[in-house]
Amino acid sequence: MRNPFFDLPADKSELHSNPCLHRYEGNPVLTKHDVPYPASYVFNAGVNFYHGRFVIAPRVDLFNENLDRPALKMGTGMGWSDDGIHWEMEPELMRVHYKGKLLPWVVDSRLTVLEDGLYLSFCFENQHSERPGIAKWRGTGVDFDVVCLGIPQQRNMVLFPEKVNGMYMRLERPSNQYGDPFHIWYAVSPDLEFWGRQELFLGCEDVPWANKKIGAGAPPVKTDRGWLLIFHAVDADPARAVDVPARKGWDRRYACGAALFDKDDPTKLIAITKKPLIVAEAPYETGCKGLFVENTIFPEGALLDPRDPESLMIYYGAGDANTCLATIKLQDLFNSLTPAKRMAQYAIVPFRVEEWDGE
Ligand code: BMA
Repeated sequence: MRNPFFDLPADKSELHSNPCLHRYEGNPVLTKHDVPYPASYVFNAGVNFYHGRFVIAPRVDLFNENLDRPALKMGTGMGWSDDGIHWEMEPELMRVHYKGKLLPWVVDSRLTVLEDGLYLSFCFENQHSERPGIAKWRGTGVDFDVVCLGIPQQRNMVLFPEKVNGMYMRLERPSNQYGDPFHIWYAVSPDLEFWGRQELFLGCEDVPWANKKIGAGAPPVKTDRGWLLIFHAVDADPARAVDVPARKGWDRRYACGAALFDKDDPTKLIAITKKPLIVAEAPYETGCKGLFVENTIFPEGALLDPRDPESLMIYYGAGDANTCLATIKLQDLFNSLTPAKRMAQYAIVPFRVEEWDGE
């Protein structure tokens, strides 16, 4: 019997974006030309609505002219907007303070509004590899203070916008020494500092078009039907390999999907999009020209439009180069969900599948 949790098959089919999805006509909404500091790419932005304005936290990568690796610098910018489209960027990159020092290379940031505070969840590079964390805004400028850090080999940390059953909740995405696939996990905390009760949240095997990894995209959105998670899911197929500035032989496809979790118990998956919501298709999302990678949609912001709460705004990085916006009516999104149960109830299935009883 094939172990259903390993060697997930590549999806050979051509994927398309959800027909009900509407890309903003003026995409991209933020590029390297819109920031007041040197940048090669401005993408993967956390976005939220805080104290009556939209706030954005894009990843900012700077390379030399030939785009040779490693990057000269990476960090996170910060800006504000009245319409979610035109941004007034702060003059400097964010500063994330930790024990009297600044965290280096803070990237892939998400923004959560929690108990009237603005929180950043992020990943930073350090001498012991990639490490995630959560920090709170000081309320002015670009300064954030670390609230907690996770151990290395994790990214895509995302904080829920409210306590659930008396506990704070976060999502995390560890990678592991046995190789992919990588999955989304959760942890809970009484105080945002001490985290525990970690368990599986969503497995890569639960996403029909993913065979490499999945990761939380935006902080989950509370709706009447449950907690809505916008996530990214990655499949690889050597037949798709192309040479892009980021890498020779890039054969991955990052697409955006959605899953719904029980309103009272968000550890319980109740529905998922069996097909992606957003796939790289628009000219500014695909083709190597001006992009760092191909076929890459990386959502980090999702919020109900404060002017039209029936509409979900999704902010995503396109090709690791620019920041884009798409919207979808909540009802259309709900109609695209299929009832689902997580394949592994707990992450305790043995490697040797003959010992698994299927539950
Ligand atoms: C992931 C992260 C993202 C990036 C994606 C595609 O591992 O590094 O920031 O958008 O790869 O390159």
